[in-house]
Amino acid sequence: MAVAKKKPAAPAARSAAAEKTASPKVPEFTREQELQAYRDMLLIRRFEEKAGQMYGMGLIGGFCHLYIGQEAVVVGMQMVLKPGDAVITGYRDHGHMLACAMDPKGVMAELTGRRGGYSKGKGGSMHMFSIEKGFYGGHGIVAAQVPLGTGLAFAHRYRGNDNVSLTYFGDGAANQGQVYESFNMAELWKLPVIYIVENNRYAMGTAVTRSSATTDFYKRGASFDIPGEPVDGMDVRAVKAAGERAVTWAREGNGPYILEMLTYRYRGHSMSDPAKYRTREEVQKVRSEQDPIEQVRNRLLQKKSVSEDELKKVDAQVRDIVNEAAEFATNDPEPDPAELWTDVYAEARA
Ligand SMILES: Cc1ncc(C[n+]2csc(CCOP(=O)(O)OP(=O)(O)O)c2C)c(N)n1
Ligand SMILES: [Mg+2]
Repeated sequence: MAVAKKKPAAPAARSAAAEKTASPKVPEFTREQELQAYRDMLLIRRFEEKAGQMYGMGLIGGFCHLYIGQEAVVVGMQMVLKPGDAVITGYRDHGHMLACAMDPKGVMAELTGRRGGYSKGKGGSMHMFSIEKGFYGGHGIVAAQVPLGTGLAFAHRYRGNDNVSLTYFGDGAANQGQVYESFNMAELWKLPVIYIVENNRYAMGTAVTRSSATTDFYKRGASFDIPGEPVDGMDVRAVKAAGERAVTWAREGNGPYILEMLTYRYRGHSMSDPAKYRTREEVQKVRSEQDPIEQVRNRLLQKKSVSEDELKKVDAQVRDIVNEAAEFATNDPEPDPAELWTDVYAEARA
């Protein structure tokens, strides 16, 4: 299956400049694209805020990792996908599910452990899937999704379609050995996988500079000849533009591609993180200067392509969807005790 043909030159990355700062020159969005991005990012933001509240009220138990701050990454990437493409990620996964158009009610009900949840209330925050929507989890073991996402790309190649696999992982996960075994096979077999490193600067309480010998994650495929580029992951337009380059590369049979998304999480690693490893000022600076949702909102208002009132309507619609999800997730019954033994290995053997 190894491909011997000469590899074409990688597309010229807009920001392949040595500096990992983003160039302000990104392709503009149309009014409709801006509105779609605004709505989709806001849905994730409000959903996560609600999940945080419900966790505080004791309605959600176990682990819960919020995606607040990183919304532009999944929303921009989702804009370049087509039916049949696959998405897989780690445990910071609610945003990916909503971007894949999974039902917010089913996601929230899984968080509260109710029978209407995507895993019938038995999986929780880190274990939800929807093959129908192309979402393959939801994985609690750091970097475990990387070989799985590579396998999803193998399946596309094997079936002879031109679908791709978006395989998301964090800066901390990028130091795992299985990532490099995956890189090797993906390049050897020219698998259509986009490796998306969500570099939010921390792995739990450890800053990238303390855990990683090299912090230019987009270069991590160099020894396998996999092209990569850094992307301003706070600007949804930059994400979409880079996503298009990467996805086209993979769809055309050229193999894997790495996108390093420079992003930031506003909340702690999980709900139990006191966040002593960074200052409030650091968080506040990113929020006030780079917030992905505010960027879109400001552009829309400055260009006068929408009014404050129109945006308020979108805000209200999003709030309604989230409130409805929360209500469902609060009132839906817990799984029947008989379900304890279903969907487990013992039953599969029977
Ligand atoms: C194999 C393994 N080792 C350690 C952990 C504990 N752990 C959970 S999240 C995490 C940090 C990962 O950080 P990163 O990849 O940067 O993702 P982020 O949380 O920033 O999204 C660690 C060490 C784990 N779940 N699995
Ligand atoms: Mg991280």
